Amino acid sequence: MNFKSKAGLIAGMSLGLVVAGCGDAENNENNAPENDNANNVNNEENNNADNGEEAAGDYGEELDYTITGIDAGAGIMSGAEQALEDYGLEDWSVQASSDAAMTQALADAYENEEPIIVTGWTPHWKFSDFDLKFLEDPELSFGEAEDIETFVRQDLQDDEPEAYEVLDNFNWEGEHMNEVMLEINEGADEDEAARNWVEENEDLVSEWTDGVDEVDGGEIELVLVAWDSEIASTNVVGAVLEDIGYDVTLTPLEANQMFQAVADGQADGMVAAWLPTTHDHLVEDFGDDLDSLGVNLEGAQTGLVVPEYMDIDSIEDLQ
Ligand code: PBE
Repeated sequence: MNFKSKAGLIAGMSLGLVVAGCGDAENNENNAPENDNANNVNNEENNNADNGEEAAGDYGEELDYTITGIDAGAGIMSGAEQALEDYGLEDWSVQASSDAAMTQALADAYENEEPIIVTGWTPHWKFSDFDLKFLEDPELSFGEAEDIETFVRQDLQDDEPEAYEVLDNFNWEGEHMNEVMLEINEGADEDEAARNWVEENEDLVSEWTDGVDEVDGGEIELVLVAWDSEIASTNVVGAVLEDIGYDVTLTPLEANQMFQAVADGQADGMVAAWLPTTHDHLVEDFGDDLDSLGVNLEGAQTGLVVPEYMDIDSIEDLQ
């Protein structure tokens, strides 16, 4: 498979985040003795206020009030900015980087049990390698559960009906995507991990190619953003299209360019649209010129993610 390198691809920036050692954030449990109701309520309020302030205060200073983000064009970055607004976190900011730099910063912090807050999502291999939790988001700044959807250019069905059929049939589970991501993270080549997965999952893959004729050398260009989840899915679909005879090119772009390329008909399709919230603005901009092929993966999620050992549970705790 060809993997074009475009100028639009975001290079991993080094974060240079210096994180001080973990402070002794206070235990959040309420040890108030059971008195009458009124006292209990007061105790709880006091305890929560004290603990919340101290824990968040410590983390804020230790983290220089910085959330480790990914590429500036990712929907999750707008979600994080929205969260800062919704929760009144004026002191905090979201630092742009890349998926690779974010996971490196996470790995470094995790190794030293230091605090870190990242823009995170699942499916993503980081939840397999580290004990992590989403911070609760009662204001729904990141929306609710997401699905991942497939979009193709409007003439694809007429021009390349076999590719269209496979893209239309493509549907898998978070667990499958995770298997591919894990293999890549353990060092396998992206294309090789995708091929291995396709070979090991013949039953599922044969549902995507059921009744689809082989072709003799058409060309298909799929676009993606270099998020680990999308690297996994796009390589798998690319491998399946190659198996039925296509010459496949995968082109990494920034998020809005990815949508634009398919809307303009410059690229054939993408399997990387997170909806209804994360890429909503991009579907608004480009949706009229796209052919929507529906959900390919259900039950994805985005939000702020921290290691389990951190003493906060909700974005509200950062106030
Ligand atoms: N993500 C992964 C993307 C969608 C896929 C959550 C980083 C985004 O935020 O745009």
